[in-house]
Amino acid sequence: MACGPSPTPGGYSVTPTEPLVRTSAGQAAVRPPLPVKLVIAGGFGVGKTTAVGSISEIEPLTTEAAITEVAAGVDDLSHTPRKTTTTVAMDFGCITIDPTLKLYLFGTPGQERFGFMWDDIVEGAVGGLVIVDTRRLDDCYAAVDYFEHKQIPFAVAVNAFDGQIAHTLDEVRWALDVSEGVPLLVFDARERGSVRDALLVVLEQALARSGG
Ligand SMILES: Nc1nc2c(ncn2[C@@H]2O[C@H](COP(=O)(O)OP(=O)(O)O)[C@@H](O)[C@H]2O)c(=O)[nH]1
Ligand SMILES: [Mg+2]
Repeated sequence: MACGPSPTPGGYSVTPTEPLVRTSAGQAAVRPPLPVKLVIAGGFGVGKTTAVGSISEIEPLTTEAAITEVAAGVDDLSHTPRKTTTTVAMDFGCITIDPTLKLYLFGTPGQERFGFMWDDIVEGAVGGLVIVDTRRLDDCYAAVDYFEHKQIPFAVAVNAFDGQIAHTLDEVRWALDVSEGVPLLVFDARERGSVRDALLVVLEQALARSGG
């Protein structure tokens, strides 16, 4: 599927041009941007699908399904009463950061019963963004543990629902028991520029880990 340039409502530029390089024969050739895989993780209803949808320059692929009566009994909807669909497998989107770099975003399903899929989704990812709803910190322990255990660079992004967070960042860091080396930030999953900034923090983290 084509994943072309996007408009720039967030005020930053995602440039449509691709870099020209010289081949050994001296001809100009277009070098495609480096593909980099990032994972968007976190519990049910924290804003993963929203974040991928906000930033993706293609219509995001998602496997949303209507929440059935059965799932409604299993998944806690008390903080997401307007949520009528849920991601049953994963989200996928992409964003060209600049002519040299294109991010491919894979969102995990939030429900723990889909945990068996994580190893496949995370395969080859350089880093992860764990999205947190401060009203339900418990829901993101699994994602934090997973990235720590697999030693995959990650950042934690608190989604400020309605502009509010229920705990300070220090409290969140303490509650999640993430080390000082793990970036912790507040963002808005509905804002393209905010999602982009959060992804760039993950990239920096991945680069730092690789010694770049
Ligand atoms: N007010 C507010 N609602 C949000 C925000 N992010 C997501 N939502 C809503 O919260 C619900 C859950 O988001 P969703 O992206 O489906 O969560 P997911 O289960 O992590 O994929 C949806 O109804 C979203 O419209 C946000 O930053 N602020
Ligand atoms: Mg979802």
